[in-house]
Amino acid sequence: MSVKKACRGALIVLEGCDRVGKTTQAKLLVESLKNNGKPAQLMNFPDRTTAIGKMLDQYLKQSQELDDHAVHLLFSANRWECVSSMEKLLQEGTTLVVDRYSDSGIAFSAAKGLPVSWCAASDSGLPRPDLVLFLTLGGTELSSRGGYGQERYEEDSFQQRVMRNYNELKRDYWNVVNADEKSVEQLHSELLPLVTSAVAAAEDKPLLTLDW
Ligand code: Z5A
Repeated sequence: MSVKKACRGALIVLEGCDRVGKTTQAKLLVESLKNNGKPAQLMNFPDRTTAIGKMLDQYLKQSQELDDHAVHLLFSANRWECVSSMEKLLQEGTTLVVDRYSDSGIAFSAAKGLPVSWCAASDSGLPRPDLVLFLTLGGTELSSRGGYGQERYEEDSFQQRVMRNYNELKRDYWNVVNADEKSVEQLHSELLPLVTSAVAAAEDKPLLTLDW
């Protein structure tokens, strides 16, 4: 008797500028997928719970200074330390909804002046997203969002450089969604069908790796 192999889960990534609503939407997407009978799990980068993540947390809260190259490699290592558990969950059929991933790593470090090719190299070989939902928001609405300005990088000219870098990183598996003047619920109802299609499409496809 042949046993049908479990369909794999999809790797869904939310990207975009600070405070655009990635965390809010990622949580809602996981909830909706589960309600629709699809196993799903939330992940976020930086994962501030690991030893590397704790260093990044200190750095982001501006209580520790680090060389730009070193901090870039720490962000990348923070993804690499999760790869085996990500691959296992995906192969078992769990969809991962990930709040920031490799594109954040490149866009933010390159905004400090590091070469894009250097920034991308340390993430080559990571699992490749099936879908990147890239959320955009106008500057005025962005700076009025709760908590903006408390951490490192939360400054308008830096965020504009990050956005320019993101625009150069766009790939065919990206979907750009304008979040301007949309309520949490409106945005969720726009994102959910995109995610549902990506989950269905990923089921029989191999998991690819990032190849910058
Ligand atoms: N970083 C890096 O340099 N290199 C890397 O490799 C990685 C990251 C992975 C921390 O990331 C920093 O790390 C980040 C990039 C850098 N720096 N910046 N800038 P983080 O993900 O831990 O934290 P964050 O970028 O500051 O994200 P966030 O605070 O999680 O923002 P968000 O997820 O996009 O938004 P939110 O938390 O869902 O919502 C923000 C607020 O807006 C909150 O008050 C909500 O209630 C409100 N909100 C949400 N949606 C709406 C709508 N639709 N309408 C109105 N208000 C809303």
